[in-house]
Amino acid sequence: MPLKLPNPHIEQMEEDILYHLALGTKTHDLKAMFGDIKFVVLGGSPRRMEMFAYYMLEQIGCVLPTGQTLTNIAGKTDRYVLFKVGPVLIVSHGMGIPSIQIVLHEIIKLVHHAQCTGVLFFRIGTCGGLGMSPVDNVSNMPSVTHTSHGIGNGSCSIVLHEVLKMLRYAEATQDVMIMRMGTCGGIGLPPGSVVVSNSTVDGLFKPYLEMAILGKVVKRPSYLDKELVEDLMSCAQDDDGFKTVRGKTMCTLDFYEGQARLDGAFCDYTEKDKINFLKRANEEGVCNIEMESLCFAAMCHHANIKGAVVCVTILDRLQGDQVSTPHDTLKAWDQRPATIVARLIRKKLGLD
Ligand code: R2B
Ligand code: URA
Repeated sequence: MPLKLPNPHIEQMEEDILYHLALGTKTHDLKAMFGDIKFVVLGGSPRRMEMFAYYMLEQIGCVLPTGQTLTNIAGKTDRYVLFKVGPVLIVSHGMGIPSIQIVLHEIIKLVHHAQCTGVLFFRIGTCGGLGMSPVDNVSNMPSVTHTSHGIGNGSCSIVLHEVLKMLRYAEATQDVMIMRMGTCGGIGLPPGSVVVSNSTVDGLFKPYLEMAILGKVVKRPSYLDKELVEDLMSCAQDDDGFKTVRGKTMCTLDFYEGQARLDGAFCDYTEKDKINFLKRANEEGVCNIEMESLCFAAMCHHANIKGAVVCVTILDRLQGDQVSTPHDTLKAWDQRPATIVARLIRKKLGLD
């Protein structure tokens, strides 16, 4: 079924101008241009998304005739870039909620006007890492049983005696592993790790996008598609050379004070306040912090589109604020979310 928009006005309009993409329903045959789109991949930087477009070309086995380059379809404006590689639409979204919100309105309408069906949306990007929820480490494994152990050695030793006896009675084999999951002095998620968001919250830990519409606050829940999270997790490989985890993503309105940095132009809190906030976030299950996931998740959910957010951590926020990683390393890390999403696209297209 083509995408139905939750906006009755669109059908009444004689023409719909997708202003920031330099496209329109009267000036362009959107169905002919985009009707075969099955995947929309968004990311912040125009240059990174252009590189992703060339990477996707390779991944779906297309070769451009010698001398030919990909065209930025939104080239008549310099707000966003738009590339089409077979069934994949590649879009830049800029930085922050207002920027991604505008382009998502227009991309969702484009998908509607083009009468595309079953389209999946992805955001690939960068983020600050926080630490890893231990559950994410083990929940991938088959046959996992959880038991609580309380606090302290006494409590833990009683339950361990009984778990060991239970395993014996159950005639469990020698390869049973027993792991303790818990909190501890924070060891952050190693920079360069990939986080597939399974939920997103704002800077106040609220799982919805709050917007002012007609002078009132409107809340849109930021649900993400659970199945797509698992599909993406299954695209991670043991020999990738980086970790891929699922986790809760915090989405803030600012890179500096909004993310508890000490290095913005202003700062009215202490380093201790900052660490307490980041540790609290970590205890609430937050694994990474970026600036668009909440809006992306809320808009996809509101439009009944399956969407996923895949970001690489470019620093461990428990260790610092400044991004001092060399540019070549950052460039290599940028490729990691792209690799995971491209593998899923290849799988869905039956190329793997
Ligand atoms: C990640 O990186 C950008 C800020 O540097 C922002 O767009 C985000 O979400
Ligand atoms: N993007 C963010 O929003 N925060 C970071 O710390 C890194 C990238």
